[in-house]
Amino acid sequence: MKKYVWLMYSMIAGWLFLAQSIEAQSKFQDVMQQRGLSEQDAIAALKVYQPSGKHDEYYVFASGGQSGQVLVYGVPSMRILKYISVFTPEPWQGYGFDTDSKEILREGNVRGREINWGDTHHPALSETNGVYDGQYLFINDKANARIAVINLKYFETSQIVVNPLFKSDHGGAFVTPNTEYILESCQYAAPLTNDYYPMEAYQDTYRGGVTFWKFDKEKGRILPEESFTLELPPYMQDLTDAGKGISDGWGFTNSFNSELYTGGIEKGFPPFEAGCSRSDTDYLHVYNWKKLAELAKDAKNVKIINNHKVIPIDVAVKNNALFLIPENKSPHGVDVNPNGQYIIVSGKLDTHASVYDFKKILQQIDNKEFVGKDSYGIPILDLKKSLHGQLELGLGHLHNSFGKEDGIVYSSLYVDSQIVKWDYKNLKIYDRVNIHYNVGHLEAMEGKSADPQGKYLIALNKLAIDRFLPVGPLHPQNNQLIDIGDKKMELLYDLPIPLGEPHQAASIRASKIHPEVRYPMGTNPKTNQPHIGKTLAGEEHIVRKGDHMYIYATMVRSHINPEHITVNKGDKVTMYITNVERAEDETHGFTIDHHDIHVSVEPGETAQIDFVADIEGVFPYYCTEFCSALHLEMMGYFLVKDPKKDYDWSQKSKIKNLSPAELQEEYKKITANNEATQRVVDALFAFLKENQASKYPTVNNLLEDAKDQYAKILPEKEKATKAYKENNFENAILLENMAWQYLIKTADSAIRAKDLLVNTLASPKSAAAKRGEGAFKEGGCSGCHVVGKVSSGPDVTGVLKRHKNAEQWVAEYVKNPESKFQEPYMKKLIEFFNLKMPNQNMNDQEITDIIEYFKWVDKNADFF
Ligand code: CUK
Ligand code: CUA
Repeated sequence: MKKYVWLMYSMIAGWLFLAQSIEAQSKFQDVMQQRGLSEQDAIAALKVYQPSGKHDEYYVFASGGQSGQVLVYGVPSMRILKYISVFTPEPWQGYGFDTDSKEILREGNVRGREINWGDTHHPALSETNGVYDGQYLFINDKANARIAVINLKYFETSQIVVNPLFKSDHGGAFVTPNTEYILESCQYAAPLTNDYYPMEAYQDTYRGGVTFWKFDKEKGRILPEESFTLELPPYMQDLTDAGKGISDGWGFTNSFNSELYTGGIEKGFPPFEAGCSRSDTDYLHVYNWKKLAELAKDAKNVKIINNHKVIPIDVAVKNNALFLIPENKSPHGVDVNPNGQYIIVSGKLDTHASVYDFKKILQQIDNKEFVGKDSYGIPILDLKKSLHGQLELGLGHLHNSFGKEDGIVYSSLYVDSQIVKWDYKNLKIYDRVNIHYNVGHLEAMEGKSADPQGKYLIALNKLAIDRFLPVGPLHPQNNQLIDIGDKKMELLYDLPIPLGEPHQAASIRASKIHPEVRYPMGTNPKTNQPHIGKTLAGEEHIVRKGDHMYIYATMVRSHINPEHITVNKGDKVTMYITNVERAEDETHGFTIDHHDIHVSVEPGETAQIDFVADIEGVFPYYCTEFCSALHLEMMGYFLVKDPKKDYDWSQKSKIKNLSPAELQEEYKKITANNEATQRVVDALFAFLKENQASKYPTVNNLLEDAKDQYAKILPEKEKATKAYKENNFENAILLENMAWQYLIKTADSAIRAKDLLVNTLASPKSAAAKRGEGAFKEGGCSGCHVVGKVSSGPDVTGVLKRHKNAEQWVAEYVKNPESKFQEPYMKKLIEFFNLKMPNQNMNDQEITDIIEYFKWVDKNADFF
């Protein structure tokens, strides 16, 4: 039924379209033809296109794979917004180049070794009651068994922890429903200590496990001293998920080497791939993390390895906190459904998806009903008794993501290159869509939370083969957007990822993310605390302590203070740079040539760089962001002299001096110019005041910034006047010039404030339009017509564009609706809405006013 109405509506809409603008439609078709687009292509384009300035509905955080970064893009537009640097240096953001970010990167040193990359796989958003709260993002590094914390207030990495036991991880990061713990499970088993044991000692000394990293939401930090690990057999733990709802307190980790196979292809043994998939089943590990957390508090339950608490297998078993359930051979993803009752394990090498029922699992545990024990003494539950059911999905089932409707899940089929939509409660397949090609993870919006949103789905494909312009043998990856808002899934868009393999993505409604646009003045963004080098305008200075030079510098459009820094060769240099801007998006970059230095200093941020001035010479430094019209002038000189040398030079060239008369002439020119600029600035301030700019925070920030700049003008002018009186025309000109620069900066911010304000405010209604609005509402029109929406009558937006001689037509129609009912267009409308507009007995004045109101509506259509 709904579909029928929509069909009718789109027919009418199409018809209206035709009626109002045959020209526009032929243009539309021209473009389709010229670009070789089918109707389906055009519809897909309309579904993803965001006009300039419109924001997306969802954020997607995709892992950056081997780039060691996190990728942020918007849905549905698929526009890339940011690469967050995590495990890898990133020069634009200064990450790994300034002192504070280096400190974070170096927290990730493994056994003293600097690691400068990561293999990021699974991003996870922080949760409150199982629902995304938009505060933090966590991600693992499979290659080095590390977890990073990203603060979504600033989209900055704030912490890296190294797993003290595992040599690699895979089942991370996964969070418990209130982000009490971040789970990280091992992948390739190895001795938990850092010692050598031969491969023959695999069963006895190699181990896997799950680490529970305690997270402090207030501080935004992982607390390693309150974290612990559950020791597990060397079964090659794979992916993990935490229980929620009725399974809250439990964790689930699948695995793929119940055979305990150790390979040895070079010795003539079958390779790992053969040995690890010989048995029919592997093990799903089921553990009670709440109980384990209690156990870990008592020293008698743990052994300490590498300064870290480990709960041995036998302690967990004795305390009924660890169990195994068989799962079909070599499975992959494990996902707990939104209410926590069902656990879906993906088949990978088996065509079936297995749906476990937590209630059935718990019942066996409570009744101590086990089918046996593994060789490490862990009780094994019966597979059949634990299953809700199995369903054949297809080849290479890897991952799952839940839909909005109860029971709906979407699964990826790597080998079949498909996404399947199915019902895990009733075990029924609803739909399939082919994707290009070989999909790994998939992400329906908020599909791993307790509150999935459906609507869109991302397929994170491994291969892109022929999808994009060829760029050599190394291809980008392909993230594909799929519309899942309807019964049939529909492929909409391809996003090439030119960065690494984004295994998994986490998505969240944009309305839940509230990033800051600037830092409190003098902040160290890596700690979120005031920086020890915080420097305000006017406080800039250089101090020497022995052979250590400390430079307290500021950056503001368009100068760096100080502009000359002279040090001795061999001096240690610490430079603190504060961006004293308050305006949004006024970032400055800083580099000293030839020194491998680059920092990005956001408004309010203090950045620190440390280096040794070990080469003699003259090194320009400059701002690397085009921050204003005078950006190129934003520079200075770093001079390194050898104290043991004499530098000999004599002044030979002389600048030609102007005569006093010429100077006075130039002074007059520049003051006249300044007066003209001043008038522009006055007009801008007047406009902003009149329209109450200070009421709108973003506009007000720009206004405040303009005022800051403006306040600097008068002192310069006073100095200029004084210099002029003293006949120092040269200085008077320079000072007026400085005043002009401040005027320009003031104007720059004020113009931006004005543009924003104009965009923020709809144009005010005329008196007639106001009366018209009243008549429209009181006269009963609003009973059927809603501005900006089709309700029980058509949207009135655009009514004046739909008809020939529209004003007259509308006037006649309101006055006497009957007179128009026979027009073919009206017949269609009446048929569609199944309603005829009644005569509301408006008088002529009211009708004129309503038309004025409609004009206002059309003019401000964008605001509705
Ligand atoms: S894994 Cu990559 S496709 Cu690391 Cu989650 Cu499955
Ligand atoms: Cu600051 Cu360019």
